[in-house]
Amino acid sequence: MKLLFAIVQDEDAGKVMSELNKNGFMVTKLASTGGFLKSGNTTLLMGIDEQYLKDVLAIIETHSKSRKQIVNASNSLSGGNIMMPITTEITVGGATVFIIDVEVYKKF
Ligand code: 2BA
Repeated sequence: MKLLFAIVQDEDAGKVMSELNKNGFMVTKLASTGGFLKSGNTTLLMGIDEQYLKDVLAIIETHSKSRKQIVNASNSLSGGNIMMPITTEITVGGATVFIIDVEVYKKF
């Protein structure tokens, strides 16, 4: 069995979860926050039999979109007396996935 963590954007989480459930996969949704943007995202936690890993990854990939986002930063000039606003565009998503071997899986 594998333990899968998938970090997806909040906008995609509902669709990803409903498609996973529709196909018989159990999911736990965790509310999470990205360290860079400091905005909310969703971490999906799943225990999966190895034979279904490909199917699960295909569902996550299909329903996780990548989006451009403008990020505001600022740069100080003249020893910190003048602040220059800077904007830069980044691409967020589709999904970031971590897969770990599960040693023991029990339900009581
Ligand atoms: P955030 O940390 O809020 O990052 C949002 C997006 O900002 C990232 O999209 C990436 O495009 C950019 N970014 C992040 N750190 C950066 C940096 N130091 N310099 C420049 N740009 C940076 P994604 O890569 O699609 O990541 C989306 C979210 O997935 C992240 O939100 C974070 O919550 C999670 N994540 C991604 N990679 C991770 C990793 N290796 N470990 C843990 N969490 C990760």
